[in-house]
Amino acid sequence: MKRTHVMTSAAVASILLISLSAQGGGHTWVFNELFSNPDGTIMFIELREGTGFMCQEKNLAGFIVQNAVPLNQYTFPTSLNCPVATCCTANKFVLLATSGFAALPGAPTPDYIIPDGFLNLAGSTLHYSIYAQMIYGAVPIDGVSSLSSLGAVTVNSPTNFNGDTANVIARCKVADFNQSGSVNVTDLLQLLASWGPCPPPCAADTDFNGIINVTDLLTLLADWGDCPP
Ligand SMILES: [Ca+2]
Ligand SMILES: [Ca+2]
Ligand SMILES: [Ca+2]
Repeated sequence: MKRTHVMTSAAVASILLISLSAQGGGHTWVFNELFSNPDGTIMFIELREGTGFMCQEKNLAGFIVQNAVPLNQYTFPTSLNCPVATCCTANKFVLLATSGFAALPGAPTPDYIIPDGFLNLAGSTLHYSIYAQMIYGAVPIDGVSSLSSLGAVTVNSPTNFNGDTANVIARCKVADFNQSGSVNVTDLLQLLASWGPCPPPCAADTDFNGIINVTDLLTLLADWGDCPP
């Protein structure tokens, strides 16, 4: 009898999930990755479909991403374009980013544009309506590192709903490793100190190949001098 009861419950749960999946919603997204430059003009929040099997979680319109302190709130104006016949949201990403991020060469096109300074670089709490939250600490601001949902510092990998992804460098010049507004001897010393294998995230690795070598040095020399005002 007990076994039958368990199977029945499982069957009911399956039917419910299939029903929910077919019907579609927008509540299974979780926070995945946060990124910013020092002044918050280049920033992104990456969401991930959290169950791995919900195919029609496209109805984001009206859902809210909220940062607690400062209180910043973004309401999704539209839902994702994900037709039942050709599209599945499971395990996909949604990219919210500033217009400065969108303007970066090679950056994936954000699905939604959020205001500058949306995140608190010192840390705060994010909420996705009532369905997900992420308590985060200091956001790395070296222009290449991002913060994962588990609090790990990693190489940024913004991915939009279409699956377009890239590693971006958010600096006035690629080789301004310390974000000082100038590429000078300080950056050169940082590069030399990291010479050789440099596992990610590695601020001086200008081409993300895991090693600091002459290619990165040539990039630095080409970048030498002050950033444009
Ligand atoms: Ca990512
Ligand atoms: Ca510098
Ligand atoms: Ca390199």
